[in-house]
Amino acid sequence: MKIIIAGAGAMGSRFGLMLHRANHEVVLVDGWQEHIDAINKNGLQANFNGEKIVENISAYNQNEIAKVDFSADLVILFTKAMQLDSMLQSINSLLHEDTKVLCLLNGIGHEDRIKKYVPYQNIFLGNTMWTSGLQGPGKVKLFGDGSIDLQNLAQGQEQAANTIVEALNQADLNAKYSSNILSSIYKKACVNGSVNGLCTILECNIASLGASSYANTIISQIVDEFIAIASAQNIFLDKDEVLTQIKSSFDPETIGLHYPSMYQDLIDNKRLTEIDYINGVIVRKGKQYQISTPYCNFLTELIHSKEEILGVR
Ligand code: NAD
Ligand code: AOT
Repeated sequence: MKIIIAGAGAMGSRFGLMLHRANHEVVLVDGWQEHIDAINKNGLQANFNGEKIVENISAYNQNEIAKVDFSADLVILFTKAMQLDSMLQSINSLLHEDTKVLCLLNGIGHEDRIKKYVPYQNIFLGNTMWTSGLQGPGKVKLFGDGSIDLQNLAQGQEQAANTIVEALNQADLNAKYSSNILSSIYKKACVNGSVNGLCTILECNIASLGASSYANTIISQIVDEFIAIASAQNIFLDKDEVLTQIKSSFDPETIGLHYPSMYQDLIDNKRLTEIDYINGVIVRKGKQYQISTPYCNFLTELIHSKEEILGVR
């Protein structure tokens, strides 16, 4: 399959690398010139489960899209949430009438923005339990396992969704068709809404967060708020199932030692976070549905404060 990775940071690099190793034709499109130059010069360098590997994949700046001569079957969106509009504008000329677009960003409601740029029948939504970390321009550290859930947004596109699942599974990405992707996205958002902001404020990894009884009490309250907002939209989540999924991420043998992407953004790289697209969405929807969301509100404001104190907001 011919695949464009739109947003080739930590996660885009992981997916680009694994898909390229499985003999898909892959092109990386990104906005960070130093990273693009490093990939084109030295290849994408990875510590892949402890083994040092190099994958030679072409990378382009999203501002020089005219140079990209590639008719893609699939675009995988992997920007940070606040970069999504600008990426969709940049790649617009690369989309032909059959190009499928799969969104794997964390957070809620991205489809509302994607619909402005991509025909409805070509939009596919998903989420992933894979993780990744950039170690510098052109360098990525990949460890652990993961999975992907995805579904077509438009009815009648189930077969196309299954074709995407097959292509991802040729690269051992452990994808499966979901018959209720909105519920799955909310479930993953509960994980991010609990661990990303708290690990960033408390400056710890997921395992340390999980070891704190106080943090577990806060997580339970946050999850209640996500579940209430989801229910208001007829998306139903089982709290025990959600908490089990969150707790499984505490295990140091799986991803407990991971510092969430929000931590990597704010603490390691002094960049803005995705808090407005995770807990912040719950606050905005709470106002719309008149549901109180004090924990998500406080956590969003704490992260905004920390962004300000660290000089990135
Ligand atoms: P990322 O920040 O690594 O990359 C996103 C964009 O930011 C890319 O264009 C990248 O080149 C650019 N960028 C990264 N570091 C930069 C720097 N130091 N200076 C300038 N530009 C830089 O994002 P990601 O972690 O790959 O996340 C993409 C999406 O996937 C997000 O929605 C995230 O929440 C989600 N996600 C991340 C992980 C993870 O483990 N990283 C896991 C699951 C989902
Ligand atoms: C994560 N981490 O999604 C992945 O870092 O943004 C992130 C992220 C899978 C399970 C738990 C946390």
